[in-house]
Amino acid sequence: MDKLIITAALTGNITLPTQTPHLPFSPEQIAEEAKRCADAGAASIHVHARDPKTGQPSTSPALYKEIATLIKARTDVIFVPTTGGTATMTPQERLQLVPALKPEMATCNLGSINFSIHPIADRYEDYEWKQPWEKSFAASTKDFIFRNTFGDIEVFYKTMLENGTKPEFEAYDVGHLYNIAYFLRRNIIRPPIWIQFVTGILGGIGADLENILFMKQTMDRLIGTDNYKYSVIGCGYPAEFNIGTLSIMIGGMVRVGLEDNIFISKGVLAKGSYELVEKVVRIAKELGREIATPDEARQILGLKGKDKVNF
Ligand code: KMH
Ligand code: ZN
Repeated sequence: MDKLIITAALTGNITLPTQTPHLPFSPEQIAEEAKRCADAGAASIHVHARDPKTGQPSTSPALYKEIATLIKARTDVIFVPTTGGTATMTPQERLQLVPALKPEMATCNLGSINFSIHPIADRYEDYEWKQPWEKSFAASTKDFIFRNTFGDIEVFYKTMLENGTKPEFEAYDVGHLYNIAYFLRRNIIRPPIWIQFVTGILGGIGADLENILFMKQTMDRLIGTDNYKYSVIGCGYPAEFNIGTLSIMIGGMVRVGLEDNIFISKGVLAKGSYELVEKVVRIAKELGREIATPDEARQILGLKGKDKVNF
């Protein structure tokens, strides 16, 4: 088995400040949290920028550059920006970070889905919301389609290839695996593939252990065991740790972080993504799986190296 690559997803764009006071907003806070996660054992950091004052998901390329630069100054962890963007961004806007930063890796979403957190809008009384934008933002996702057409995916992939950026493919359902198989058949996308099985998003496949096995078996059948490596995301608690533990046992990698889950144990908020990373490290050690350093992860994934980025 490869050593375990742990990704920490620090902010995302669906976790709300009202849900947890531990969500980092400013570039400084995000970089500090990245360092804590790297020290805890994360090899890569998945980043969404936030408005430093309000915590609202931000579209500003300048903020991403600032975050990337601050992280690079503090740790050699792999910086992986989102190209998922925010609900109001066009695919072209989401992609602009890739030529601007030329990161070693960036996310590449494999299909369009309903992507919703609207039930959270009813979870709090009006006086409980910490920021004025949160309730309407959560409610608006009831009608949000996370757009990733075949045309979009092709442009995202080609742009990443041109910039030496490895796509971190994200599959939210089994059908998305057939999309990647289509691109491989047409020689539009070439192996080796690095993919995350994202489970537990409302609109995507559920965070059940069986689904991880099903997605892995589907990839083995469609793509071939030697042509890809995978990581898993289980959104929510305890899914994050159950799904992660399964992946540790069967040779996959793991992503944790406040983007996906805010609890360290039942009803107890994690003080930061670093606590979630620490817990995965403890589980991995108990199960005899070694943890990959950032440079070992670079080798496993075939990345161009931290000296070839534009920040
Ligand atoms: N922007 C969200 C709808 C990614 O980071 O690439 C999906 C997302 C995926 O967060
Ligand atoms: Zn994300």
